Amino acid sequence: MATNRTFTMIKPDAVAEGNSGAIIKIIEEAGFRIVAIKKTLLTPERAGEFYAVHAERPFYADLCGYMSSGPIIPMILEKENAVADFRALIGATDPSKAAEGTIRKQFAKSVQANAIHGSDSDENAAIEGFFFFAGVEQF
Ligand code: DGI
Repeated sequence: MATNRTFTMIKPDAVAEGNSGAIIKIIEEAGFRIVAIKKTLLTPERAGEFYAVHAERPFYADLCGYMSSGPIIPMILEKENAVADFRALIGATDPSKAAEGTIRKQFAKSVQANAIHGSDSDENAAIEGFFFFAGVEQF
């Protein structure tokens, strides 16, 4: 499997509770290299753009409000089989269904405040990476 990239962000609940360091340690110990990282704040409009695929879902307004409620830490990560391996590392969307040892099992508060994002395809990883980082930042 060739080395490739995924995109993640540590969400407002995990940043606010001081869990970002612990989460980054888990990510690095799992073999992911941090390609790009920053701390930033989404407006509700930018959060809505990021989650536009969910625009028709009943939780969309709440999701946009939550994702703009405090700072987030977006990152581009690199590893063999990055997208699938990272989805396994973070666990199911609903933390009550997430496997033991996953990041969401350890740190998520609810389906919405679920600590961390992970891209679901190589194509979305690239799109989401460029949503936050210029090409020259992706070295
Ligand atoms: O790829 P995931 O983040 O695991 O899940 P997703 O792409 O289906 O949904 C994106 C985010 O939207 C998810 O991390 C949390 C939120 N979400 C998904 N389903 C629900 C939800 N939020 C609420 N309140 N209720 C849901 O059913």
